[in-house]
Amino acid sequence: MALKDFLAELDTLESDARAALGSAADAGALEAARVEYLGAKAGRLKAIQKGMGAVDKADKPAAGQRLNAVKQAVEAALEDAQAKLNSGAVKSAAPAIDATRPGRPVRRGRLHPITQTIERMKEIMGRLGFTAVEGPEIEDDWHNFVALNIPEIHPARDPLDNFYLSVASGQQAEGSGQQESQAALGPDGKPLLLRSQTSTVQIRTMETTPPPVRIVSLGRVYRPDTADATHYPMFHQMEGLCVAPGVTMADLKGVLQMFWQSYFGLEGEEHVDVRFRPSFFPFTEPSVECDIWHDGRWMEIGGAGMVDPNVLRAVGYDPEEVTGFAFGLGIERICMRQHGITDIRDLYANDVRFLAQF
Ligand code: FA5
Repeated sequence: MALKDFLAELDTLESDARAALGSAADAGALEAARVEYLGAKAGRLKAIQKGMGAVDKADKPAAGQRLNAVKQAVEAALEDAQAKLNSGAVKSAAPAIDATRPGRPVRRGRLHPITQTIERMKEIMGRLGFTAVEGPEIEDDWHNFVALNIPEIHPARDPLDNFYLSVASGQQAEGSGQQESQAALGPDGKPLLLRSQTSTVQIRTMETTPPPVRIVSLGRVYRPDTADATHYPMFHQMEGLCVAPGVTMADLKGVLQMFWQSYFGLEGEEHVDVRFRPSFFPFTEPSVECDIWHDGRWMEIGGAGMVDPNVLRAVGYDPEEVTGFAFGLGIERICMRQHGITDIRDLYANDVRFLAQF
């Protein structure tokens, strides 16, 4: 074959390849062009290369040189086209948005009903002068038990009533294929656990704040209760604490009454009846169960009482100088009553069809 014909074939290939690569509108078209021109088996450049055997021997060096130059030029054009596609400079022929289609409503998320309840309670208690504080969910023996006047032998410490924490030792228990674990201990060498009530925050607050204190703490607590319509192993409580000289049980009742009046949006003369029934908590004396009159019947909302002098002493307060009240309410049950939810498990099943109603 004459050198002239061979070079003409290369020229045609180069201009065809540049045109095809330059106009490729998407990755698929680019790949098709690459295979057509540079394909290792059946590409057009490969076919021309095979024809080099027919070029006169004396012309072979010039033919080879031109072949390499065309190959490099086509490869460079491929790279350019790829870069252009990646940078989005090439717009697809079809518009990305079809403006003629009917619109779809934008569905906005919303806060979980428990979060809504928490925000509302926090806001009302804030207006009554109570500052919202937080405490850790992993607690030590001192804050969950000792300082709350819960002695070593008290049933509230039972492993069956608490989620004690353990750490994996890194070894496999013999025969079981499971990792061995041991109790996770706090700095005092006593077992750590997930807090079973928010009353722990009373201690943490009083330890770091001199009286008077007026706080609420709303957060998660954990108990190994079997889940049923009214129990869940993780739930939320609102803890309230007010300590100052001369605080009495009448203040407790007054605060709870104002809280519920505001919670249910009652005005003026309308009020919510609050009822105390004698009860026992190690950290309050006297202790009461607290009910409110709602929807024509008494509704149990939690425990309360006057802070036990032992608790005041444990945090370095002087029970001769200050007294205080505390209460702890279950948030789920209040939220459920408010919205007519009959099964607590619905709150945590994460079914958006259920949650979107609130
Ligand atoms: C307490 O936890 C006390 N710390 C309350 C307290 C605070 C008393 C301050 C005195 C002073 P109790 O164990 O009764 O009390 O729990 C309070 C509320 O939590 C209950 O009335 C109930 O509404 C809620 N509750 C308890 N267990 C569960 C559970 N498994 N699931 C959902 N709610 C629960």
